Amino acid sequence: MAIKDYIREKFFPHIWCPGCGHGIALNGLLHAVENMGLKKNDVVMVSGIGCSSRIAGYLDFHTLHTIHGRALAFAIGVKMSRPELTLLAPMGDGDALSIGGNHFIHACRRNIDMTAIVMNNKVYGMTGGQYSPLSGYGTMATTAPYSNIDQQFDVVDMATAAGATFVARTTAYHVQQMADILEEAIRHKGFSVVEVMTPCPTYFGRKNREGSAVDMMEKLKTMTTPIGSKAKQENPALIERGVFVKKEMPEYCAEYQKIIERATKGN
Ligand SMILES: Cc1ncc(C[n+]2csc(CCOP(=O)(O)OP(=O)(O)O)c2C)c(N)n1
Ligand code: SF4
Ligand SMILES: [Mg+2]
Repeated sequence: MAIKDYIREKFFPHIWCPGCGHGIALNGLLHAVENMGLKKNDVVMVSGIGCSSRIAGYLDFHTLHTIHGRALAFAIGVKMSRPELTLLAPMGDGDALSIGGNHFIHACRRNIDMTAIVMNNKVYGMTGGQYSPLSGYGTMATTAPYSNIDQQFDVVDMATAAGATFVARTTAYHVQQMADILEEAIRHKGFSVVEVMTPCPTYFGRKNREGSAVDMMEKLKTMTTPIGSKAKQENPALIERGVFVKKEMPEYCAEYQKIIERATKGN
């Protein structure tokens, strides 16, 4: 199946601002799905609300555009009833870790087979640039005009601590790595989390004087480094990207099936 066959062309051009990284995440996801040869009918994409969540509208899978923060709750419901389907849950940083934080950590510990993609632009893009739990201390936002005093979550640390069996980070600059990591995450049997660092030039960029969309892209290149690189030892401020966790654990739907069998046999 060609990439264009996975797209709902009637909804294009998309609504994202020029320079937004969300479309690049969409592109990476499409390449991963195409490379795996997945059939449209076998994929369910569940998103919440946010600029990032618009991704579900553009793809011709079974899609649910649900409630802010609740993508994982809906996705888990679908997966529990149809475990044979491939579940993808793209979320914004606010969506996944602010209002949806509780769903996120509990999904990590249950190890249900699906892929959570956290499109981290460090801001609430859709609603006008409020700070998110990933904005970071000292950043500027519509709701922090004198600078943000909240410390940030690290998505990778958070997902790892909560028990996710696949945890990775990539950026909108590293398009090939993004497609490869997303494919590996989707193939992983268990709960996989991929943080995609993505620029929001309209709000985060403008408020924080990060320059043009191209400057923000350049920053994703210069502020990150592959896991375990020499550059990280020399400059600890660099953010590592790559696959941090990949381990096997009993998968939730498979375990639930065993419970059903035990209950129906009465032992
Ligand atoms: C229950 C609920 N609370 C708040 C909102 C308003 N709202 C919509 S999107 C959003 C934040 C979007 O930020 P993020 O999830 O980071 O996605 P982005 O737009 O940055 O991609 C908020 C607060 C809502 N739609 N529903
Ligand atoms: S507001 Fe930000 S996140 Fe939303 S479409 Fe524009 S650049 Fe992208
Ligand atoms: Mg955001």
